[in-house]
Amino acid sequence: MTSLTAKDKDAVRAFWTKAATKAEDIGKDALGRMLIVYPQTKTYFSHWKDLSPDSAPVKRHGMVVMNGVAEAVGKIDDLTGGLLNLSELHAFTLRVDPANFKILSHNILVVMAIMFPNDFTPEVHVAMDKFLAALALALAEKYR
Ligand code: HNI
Repeated sequence: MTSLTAKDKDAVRAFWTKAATKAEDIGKDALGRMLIVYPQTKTYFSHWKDLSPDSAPVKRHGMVVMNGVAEAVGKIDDLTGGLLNLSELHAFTLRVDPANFKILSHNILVVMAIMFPNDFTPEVHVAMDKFLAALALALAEKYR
């Protein structure tokens, strides 16, 4: 995966100012999709009673995840260092298979494309894809 160029980072920051206004909707839709399209991910949330996209826990956790993405945008120049604690949590406490990071990232991209058809240009698409791939890599850091 080629690293993020300055142009990619500018595109991510610019798009994020728009996407952040709908972070809660993006988070719940992306998480809801992940749980339906990739049902094996439900195992991590078995403590939730209702896993449908509009359920309270999915809504709440969707916002939690997008706050994590917002934090990563702020730390785009050092994702590995910046997300160390989050990687530890997912690796050691939650024991999330890192393959799932790409799965959630994919669903975040799908929802962003649906919600921002005009802003989600091919240039923004490639920058967001590379950013979310770098985020997934940073979250998988503690698995090594
Ligand atoms: Ni994830 C908790 C961010 C991918 C399963 N996750 C969090 C928290 C943040 C977060 C932030 C809250 C931490 C805290 O309590 O301090 N998660 C992210 C981000 C991504 C991600 C930014 C990738 C883009 N998490 C995933 C994936 C799974 C996942 C792919 C499983 C398929 N995360 C969890 C679970 C929790 C969690 C489970 C704890 C939830 C709870 O209810 O306790």
